[in-house]
Amino acid sequence: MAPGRGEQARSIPAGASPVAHLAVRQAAESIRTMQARGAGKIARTAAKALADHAMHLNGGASPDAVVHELERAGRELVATRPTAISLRVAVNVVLGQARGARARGASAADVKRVAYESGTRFAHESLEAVQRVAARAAEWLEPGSTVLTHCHSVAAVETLKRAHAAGKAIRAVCTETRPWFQGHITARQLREGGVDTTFIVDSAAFQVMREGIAAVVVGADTVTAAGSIYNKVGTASVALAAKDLGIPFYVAAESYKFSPFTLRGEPVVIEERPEDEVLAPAPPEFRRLGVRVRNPVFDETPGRLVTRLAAEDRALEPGQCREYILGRYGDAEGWI
Ligand code: RUB
Repeated sequence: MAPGRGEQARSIPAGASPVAHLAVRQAAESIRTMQARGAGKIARTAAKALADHAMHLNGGASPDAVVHELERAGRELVATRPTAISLRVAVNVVLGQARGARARGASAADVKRVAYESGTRFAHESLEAVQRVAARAAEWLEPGSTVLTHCHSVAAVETLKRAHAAGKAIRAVCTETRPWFQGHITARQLREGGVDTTFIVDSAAFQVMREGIAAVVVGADTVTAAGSIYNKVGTASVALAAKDLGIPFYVAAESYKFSPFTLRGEPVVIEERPEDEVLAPAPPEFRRLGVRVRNPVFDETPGRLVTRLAAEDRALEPGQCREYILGRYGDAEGWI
């Protein structure tokens, strides 16, 4: 929600014009309230907000002041949702470019321009990366097979649509995904893409899988150096079922979902959201029972349950994630 006029005027930091400040605040709010959701979309929203922010910063600031203000805005964006590392990577890619320009002696105007171009480029290249990931993962699906996906992942949906468009005649099963029902978005997009789609409640996954699922494809919010993935809660149960049933479990994840912070053992934070999201369908008297409610919205699927990951530039076994992350990001020295 946009701040009121008075509130906005009180909290504008030095160096940021009202317009610049609003771009970041609105993006942060849309991520926090899940209007912008899904790891890729979150990253693109943050990158574009930082780009806008850079362009609307007050003139006359020093290169240092520009970088400091971008760092402050970056922290505001990163604080919105803790689990999807894509958000932090997007922010740090833009900040890295801005700091690089400052180190080369660029003027404040040039630092702003570099940040703008970097954020815009990230958003654009991220969409291309999704398509390359989908093309790769679609190759792994057998013609005529039924594939299960969980939650709503742009990368997973694009994978299934690609396989369908390639004439593989795949069928999709998608889970409802309590409590936010992201499965409704998945089912709608798959149907719009012409894919034969079946919708199930989350707890039906094992039974439906044993009746004839040939593969699972999910997205990821974070991939760790150890090759485990963090994705919508319920993913790990599907992966366990897949392991037990001998079904391949594929992860469609662009490079910016791979976390350099996990190289140094930083734990991935699993977001807990308000209990009201779980209680919404319950009758009012249920709330009076004094039952404790938990609402963790992501879980960790260990690498031993992951068959293969598709990134935009290569396929990976879980055991190759550490080397891949190091090659892409180094140890993320100086990242926020
Ligand atoms: C979304 C979710 C998605 C990943 C990958 O959770 O878990 O599977 O973010 O999505 P939420 P994408 O709805 O809580 O954000 O492939 O679109 O990046």
